[in-house]
Amino acid sequence: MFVSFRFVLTPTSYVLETLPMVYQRYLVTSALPYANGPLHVGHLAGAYLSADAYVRFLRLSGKDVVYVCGSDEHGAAITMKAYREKRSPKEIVDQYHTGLRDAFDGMDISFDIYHRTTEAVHYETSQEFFRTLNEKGAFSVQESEQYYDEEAGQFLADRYIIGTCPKCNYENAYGDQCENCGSTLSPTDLISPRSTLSGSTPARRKTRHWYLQLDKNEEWLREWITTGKIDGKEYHDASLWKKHVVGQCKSWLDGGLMPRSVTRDLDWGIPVPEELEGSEGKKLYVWLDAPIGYISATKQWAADHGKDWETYWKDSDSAIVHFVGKDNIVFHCLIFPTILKTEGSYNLPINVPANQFVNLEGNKISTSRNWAVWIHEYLNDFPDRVDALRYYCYKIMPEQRDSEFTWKGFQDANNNELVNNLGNFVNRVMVLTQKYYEGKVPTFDESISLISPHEAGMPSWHDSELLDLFDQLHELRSCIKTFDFRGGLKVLMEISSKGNQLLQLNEPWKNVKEDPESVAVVMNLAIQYVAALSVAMRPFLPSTAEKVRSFLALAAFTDKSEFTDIMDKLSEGEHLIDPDHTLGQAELLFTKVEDEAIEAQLSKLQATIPDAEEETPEGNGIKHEIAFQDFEKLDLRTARILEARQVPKTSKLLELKLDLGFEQRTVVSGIAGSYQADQIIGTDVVLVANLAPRKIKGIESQGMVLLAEDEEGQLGFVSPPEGWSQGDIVK
Ligand code: B3M
Ligand code: ZN
Repeated sequence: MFVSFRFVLTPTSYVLETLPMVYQRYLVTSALPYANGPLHVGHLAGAYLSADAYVRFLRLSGKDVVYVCGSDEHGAAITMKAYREKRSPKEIVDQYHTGLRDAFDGMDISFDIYHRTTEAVHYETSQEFFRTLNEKGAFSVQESEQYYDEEAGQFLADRYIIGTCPKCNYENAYGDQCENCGSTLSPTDLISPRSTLSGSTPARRKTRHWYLQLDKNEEWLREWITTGKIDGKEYHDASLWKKHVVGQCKSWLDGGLMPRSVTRDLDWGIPVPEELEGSEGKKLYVWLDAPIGYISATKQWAADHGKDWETYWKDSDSAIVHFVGKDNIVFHCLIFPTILKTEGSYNLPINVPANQFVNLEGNKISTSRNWAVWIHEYLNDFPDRVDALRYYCYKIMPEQRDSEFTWKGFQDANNNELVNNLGNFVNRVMVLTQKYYEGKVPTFDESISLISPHEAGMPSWHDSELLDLFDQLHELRSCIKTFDFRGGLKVLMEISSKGNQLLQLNEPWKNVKEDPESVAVVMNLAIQYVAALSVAMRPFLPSTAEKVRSFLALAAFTDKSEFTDIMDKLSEGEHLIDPDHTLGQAELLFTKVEDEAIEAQLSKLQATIPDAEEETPEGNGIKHEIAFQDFEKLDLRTARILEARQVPKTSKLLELKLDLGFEQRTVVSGIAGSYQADQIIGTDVVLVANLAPRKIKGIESQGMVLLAEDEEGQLGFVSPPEGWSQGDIVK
């Protein structure tokens, strides 16, 4: 007797859920990556794979979608690199633009155009925007003091200045943003500012700039962000906005929006329209021009395809969605909408589903420290595993909070889920169909039920299973509509698991002889599942979806309406593949990732960690840069030496008893070459108090005393100021 895993029929109807309004077309963007470095896995799992699944799904649902992106080629991120490498900014952007475009292409990110902001159409569009905003009184012109690097002979824009963050004391905060606590800053907020170009302390010089009057837009921005309405009129469904996005915007709004300068004294950037008084030497602030890059990219795409770009940005039944990382929320939710609304003819985004960050093997991804999984390297090391990386990135996608990429996690996801679940199911269905039916989809007796005698008027077991499949696909659709790609991937794999269960519970390979009728029902249903999966996986695993389509000998994807088509068929009780359809040849969809491959990646990462003694590239003896978070892990305390004695049978070691006020510590220190034990009683020192204890010559040393070493190797205590009490924090 066959067993089924469904016990309750759930009659269902396919109600096409809609947003508050039905959108005829979508203009989707992903943040324009700075053309100053290669693409890494953090980028992918942030603003790109999320958008790609979204646009692929919309296309499969019959929607008119344009997905635009391109290289962000202005700004300090580029000019600083050019300065450091003694190259021109143009050389830098030309090198990395191509690399970025190829990496996205290699990962099947399905942009309709990948543009760049040094194109003429972008200069024209940005300058036109600036003129219009200026005419509409969006700016105030203010004279201010700006930092000027007298050595480098130029004014210093935000990222050219680093200094101590006034909010969290992070010593390498940028002039516009502290990466440590996320605060938005102005250069003059920084404590002990220094130029990133020459390292010198910058001078202050008077200069005039145009300021976007964000303060005058605060009221409508607050209503729009929190309710989706402006003056009571609904612009978007606020319930679909992520909490962390709204939260970050509200904290900005609660802090009070200030006018924000949108021009800079720079050599590299889009010139302020020359007819404007005072425009000499002034360029557009990169965060003014970059989002306009979405518009210029759309213009270029429309020109290339004979389309009208304005319908996507201006028609009331068009929707704009910006996919970004959390560090770009404010620019896309407050600044760019202000520019669009002030210009007056553009729609505002219906959502900015920002992702948080992905960390790598326990540390933040860092370009400067080469702590990253570079996409071009991945594609080189794993040329046939594009979908494996896509899959894992969706699985760990930082939709609501930061997440972690580990190579072991990548291997497990591939081996346990893609190989053992999805790949195994598709392969078994293809092999068994070939074996029992010569590759033809079996006909079957609809009256056969695997649960209980078929009741007249009720859907057959086979049909009820297809309705269940319909429900799951509907759930997958809801996940994608709400930017829950992790959830969508989970539903996809649940469908595959159910397919495996169907085979496991009914064991067609055992029963085909004595009960061929029931096996035919099971196998036909399993083939319907594979057909559904080939469409459902398309947004996430596009090349695997193509393979499965060819296994099934179905028409290649048009990416026009395949999802809507299968949902319509299932809701009408129709099959996705008809009996007697002859399937194609199959192969294994996925292969296991072996331990050696993972170990190779981990040792490549480890190799980027400088040896403690290794000098920095500059060769000045200073060790590699560490992140502020690494420094924060140290707990340094003042302490007083109460006792000191030579460690027996050693020449350099003294055993010290230290008083921290709230406790005493024993510390073994290699200072006997520089100090006599009886000379140092009562000396105040600085202790690394949270260093893991370790046994030295049988004595447990509970921390380390800070010492300075001179050229001759003489050691000297680093001491706190006179009269300092014991146990005080040193930072
Ligand atoms: N170029 C990327 C970043 O901030 C920045 C995005 C621009 S989107 C218009 O990392
Ligand atoms: Zn800070």
